[in-house]
Amino acid sequence: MALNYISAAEAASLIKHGYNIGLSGFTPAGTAKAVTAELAKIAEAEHAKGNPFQIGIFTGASTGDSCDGVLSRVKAIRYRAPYTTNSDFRKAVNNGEIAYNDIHLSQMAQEVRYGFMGKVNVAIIEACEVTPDGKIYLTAAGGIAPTVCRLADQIIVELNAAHSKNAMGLHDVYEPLDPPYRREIPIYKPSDRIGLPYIQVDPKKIIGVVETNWPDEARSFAAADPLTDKIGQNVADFLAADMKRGIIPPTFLPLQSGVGNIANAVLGALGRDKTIPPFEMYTEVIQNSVIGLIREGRVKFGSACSLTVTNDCLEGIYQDMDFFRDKLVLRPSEISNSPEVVRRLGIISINTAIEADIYGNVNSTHIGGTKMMNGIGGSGDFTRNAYISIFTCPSVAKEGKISAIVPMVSHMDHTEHDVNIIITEQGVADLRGKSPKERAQAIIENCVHPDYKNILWDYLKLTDGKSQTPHALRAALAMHAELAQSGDMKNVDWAQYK
Ligand code: 0RQ
Repeated sequence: MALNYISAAEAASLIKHGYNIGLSGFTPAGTAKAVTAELAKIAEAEHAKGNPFQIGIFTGASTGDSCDGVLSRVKAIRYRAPYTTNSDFRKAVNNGEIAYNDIHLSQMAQEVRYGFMGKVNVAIIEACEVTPDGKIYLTAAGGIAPTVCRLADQIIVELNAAHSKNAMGLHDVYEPLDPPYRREIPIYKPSDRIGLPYIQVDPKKIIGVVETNWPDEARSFAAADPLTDKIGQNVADFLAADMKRGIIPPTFLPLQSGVGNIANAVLGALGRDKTIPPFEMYTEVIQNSVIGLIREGRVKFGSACSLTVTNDCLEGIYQDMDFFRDKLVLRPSEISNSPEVVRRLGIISINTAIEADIYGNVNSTHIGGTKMMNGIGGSGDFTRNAYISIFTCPSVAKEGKISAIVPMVSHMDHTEHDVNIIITEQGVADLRGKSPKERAQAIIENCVHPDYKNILWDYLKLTDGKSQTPHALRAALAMHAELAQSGDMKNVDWAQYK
């Protein structure tokens, strides 16, 4: 069957008000771009005529401006899941304009399959190659593409020349069966391949192929600074010490690391620490630092959902595909982030906290308890199931007016039961094997900024000091309340709570 080549505008015109679209991609990597950009123009024109035009978006993780940005600016998104990083989208969510469902990334594909979010009308999939018999070769990410391709009534392929056809073969496409028929996911080491290098679809469902040449909307990384370097060094030193005392086996264990500058710096520090042997990654995103470490032989293999790298880095990978082919694999997010596989492989997880409390509960998603930042991403998939779960963050934010360590988190994503280690530039709190009261001592002593140490010791004095988890409930969120009132947590006055 011949493929039907159409323009992005023609493809967008096939998407109707009320539809749910399923997108390829994970972080801006591998996300379809041209059709959603055209869709925003249609929505704007319909709104100008007084007609409603809104859609639901199901995807792997964050997208770029050509999706979340343009569509939220023209108020064309009714519903979206999961993780996103776009600032216009964030504003719209916190304005109450969009129903945002922030779920664990490993759960996204299965919740769409289970029917929790409604029907997938159209899948829009970015590809580096598509064949008349329905083989779709993905680009820089796996995401939920296999699932939305299978469930959607219709598929639009964005054939993007900005991704080299050398990407063919990078992917390992595998979709588990649903209960009660699900079997184990047979991955026993990060490099195991268990599926196909393409998504096989019924070619009759491909209603159009849109040819584009649109690079990924990758974010750049800030140059490493002394703060992120110190956090990275603290992580590396901690892991090296744990290996020395035999807690981590001498072969080391596969690492997961989140997105952003801190994560990039942590990987850089681990790579430089030669007491840590060459290691593998079983992770959701591979960032620039990991590609450098693969080239240097410090990282032996990278299994991920996406290549969340800068465009020049991605180009370098495509050009050196002969070198990278047996060192990288991209998987759908329910496999890259599978709790079953994470537990089996014994992953060391490293994610970023917005704030943590003195007992080890972590908030990764909300500012001030109410405003969405980005979302939980894959941090929960890995943290709950890790061999060792680590959270990193600077000890203070906003020029020291906010302490990242507080008496009680204002929103909780990762509970005290799941969090093993907290690391700031100040030091490392090892919470393993400790009671809540012991954890509070370790966290305040090792992680809190000097400006806030006495404030937190004084908070503890307000409690009975004996309960399993001592709190002075009226004062537990007082640092947040103080921030909202005076703009500086340091002004908190415990006297009124005595
Ligand atoms: O504000 O943007 O105005 O400067 O939050 O913080 O320190 O630049 O760090 O970019 O790594 O983001 C947790 C949001 C950290 C991110 C989070 C303010 C701070 C700054 C950003 P500005 P930084 P990062 C991977 C796995 C989700 C969970 C996860 C994230 C801005 O890493 O989304 O790890 N994680 N998922 O000033 C008020 C505080 C604050 C604060 C920081 N306590 N109160 N503002 N900020 N702490 C993702 C995937 O799965 C794909």
